[in-house]
Amino acid sequence: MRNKIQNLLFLVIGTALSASVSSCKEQTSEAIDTAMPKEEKVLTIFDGDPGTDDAYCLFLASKVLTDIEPDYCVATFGNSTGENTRRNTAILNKYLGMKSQLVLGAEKPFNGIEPSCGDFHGTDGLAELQSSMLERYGITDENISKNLTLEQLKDSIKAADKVNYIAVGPLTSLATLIKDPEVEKKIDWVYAMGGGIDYFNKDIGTFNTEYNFAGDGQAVVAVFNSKLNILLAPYDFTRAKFITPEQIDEFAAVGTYPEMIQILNCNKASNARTGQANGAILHDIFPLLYLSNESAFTTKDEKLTADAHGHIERNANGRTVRVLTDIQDQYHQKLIKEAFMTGK
Ligand SMILES: [Ca+2]
Repeated sequence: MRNKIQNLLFLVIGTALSASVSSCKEQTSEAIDTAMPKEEKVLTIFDGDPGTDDAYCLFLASKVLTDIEPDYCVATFGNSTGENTRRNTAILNKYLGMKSQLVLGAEKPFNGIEPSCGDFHGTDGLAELQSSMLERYGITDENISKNLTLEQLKDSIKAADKVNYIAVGPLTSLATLIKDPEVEKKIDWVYAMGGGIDYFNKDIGTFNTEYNFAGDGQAVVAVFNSKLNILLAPYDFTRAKFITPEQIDEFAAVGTYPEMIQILNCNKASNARTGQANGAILHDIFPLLYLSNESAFTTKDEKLTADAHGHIERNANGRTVRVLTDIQDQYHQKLIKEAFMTGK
């Protein structure tokens, strides 16, 4: 497990240490202070568009992978409107007892044309749970609007030593943040879900990329052209790692977090309707799981390029992207079961 804030930076000031024993007391205490190890400040940022699979990212991060529970949750348009993804992020933070600060991310892609996946994640993006849960937690659009802006998040990023950025919706908010080179420098890795390398190179019609990357191709290009290290969970990998109906029944039998079961069933029904899988595909959890434990995965470094439609493909002149290719058998199913067990 990667420890979030435990990396130590040793600041040793040669001149302070060489201060002579006979010098005044003040100088001695200063020498001790400056030789003390300083904690490296590492921020974890979640940027998503809840979204049923985004909800599972936050469920796992808050219940079983608490060493990478996000410091900030950026709500970006995508699986639903910007307004809905902000509400859903606020709901999930309360429901899951998270300490994360909500950030008002991008409401539209750079070209201004908002994508829509219809009611795939429910008409509200949260399996029809939104209105009752807004009421349950007394969340209003007015309180939501008082959260941090992307501009304010930039200041927190600049004050950190390093940032791990989980991006599981359209990349517009991230592409906006890294327009500032000081911000770009602080983001170590971006852990993203999106695109498909083999699947979307097949002749399957005009829609030649996965939904997140289709949501803002211009932002995908900006991130691919940046200096950030990129870990990618593409659709090729995520689509095959679905939760079966029997596993959903097993989680439901634990008897906790009924809303998370409703979310899973909504995802399952939409996959059945669109012929994607007989089960729930939680695309977004994999970048988070990789950040938590790289050793559970196999990966392959690929040279990839991206175009303005969000289509990605292999190209010898492309940038290096670390691509997830497999995960230990039953790894994510076991963690999800553990998350349900925490409510016992
Ligand atoms: Ca998402």
